[in-house]
Amino acid sequence: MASIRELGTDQKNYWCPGCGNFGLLNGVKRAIVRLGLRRDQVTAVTGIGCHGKTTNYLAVNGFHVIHGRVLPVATAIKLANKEQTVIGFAGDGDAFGIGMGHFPHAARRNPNITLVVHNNLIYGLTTGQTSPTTKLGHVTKTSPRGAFEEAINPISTALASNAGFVARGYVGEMDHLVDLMEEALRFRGFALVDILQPCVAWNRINTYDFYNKRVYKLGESGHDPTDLTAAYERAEEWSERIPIGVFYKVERPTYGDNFPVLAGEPMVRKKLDSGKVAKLISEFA
Ligand SMILES: Cc1ncc(C[n+]2csc(CCOP(=O)(O)OP(=O)(O)O)c2C)c(N)n1
Ligand code: SF4
Repeated sequence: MASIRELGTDQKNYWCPGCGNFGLLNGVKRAIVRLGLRRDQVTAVTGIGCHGKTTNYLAVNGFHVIHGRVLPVATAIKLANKEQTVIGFAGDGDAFGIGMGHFPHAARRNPNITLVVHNNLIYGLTTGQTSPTTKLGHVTKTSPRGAFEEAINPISTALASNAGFVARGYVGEMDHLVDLMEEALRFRGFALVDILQPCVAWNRINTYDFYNKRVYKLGESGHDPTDLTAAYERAEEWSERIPIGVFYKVERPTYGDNFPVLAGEPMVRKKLDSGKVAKLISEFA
């Protein structure tokens, strides 16, 4: 089992001082330690953006993919080796902009993976353009008169896509975030953990102060995470009160449960019958 120290790397860290990504990474490490996982039992898949550096700073198996392709790659890794704990890390731009085509399909397909969204409500790496989660009216480099498109709501989008585990964390509530990550990683099926991660360089609205004044915990508010209607209602809250915690949690068969070929040993350890492959190829030649 890995320790917090062993989960770190000697890579130089390029995140801005104070960035919410530090807390997020720390929370993920603590959850991995709590679960008693070894480094070689975990695979991290990252997209392009500041969040993408996570594969440089987290000492587990890593796959840094092109922009927006975290979910198909993470799904494929899980299908190839079901013994791996697979965690996708994506920015809000990566997940809900260029990668949006993959999101509802991963949710409804239900592979046993966790998607962590570093949601800073802006494009961080490319220096502060609007992202799909930027709120209406928010002034950014690409919206000098305020964002004029309605923002995507990751929580209600996940609910509408039949995701089995839908949660929101905040890096300013560290113990809560670790509990949430642990629960997501234990969940059997597709788990979304949308994490409020302040970008101190480019988002001057959704700051630590902004969230500290507003976040409240669903677990302490009488919310029933098996109630889909209540989950939708809570998902719409974004004003003086912003909920964090598990909005919805219901298990159902995962992608893979219905494939006989995936039964037994992980695919990576199954012997390839080259005779059958040759026959198949000759049929298509
Ligand atoms: C196919 C492609 N299109 C556009 C880009 C440029 N690009 C790099 S990162 C990024 C968005 C970064 O925002 P986000 O995904 O929210 O991640 P953050 O940097 O905030 O962590 C974009 C548009 C790219 N690298 N590849
Ligand atoms: S630009 Fe924003 S998201 Fe990127 S490292 Fe700096 S503070 Fe973090």
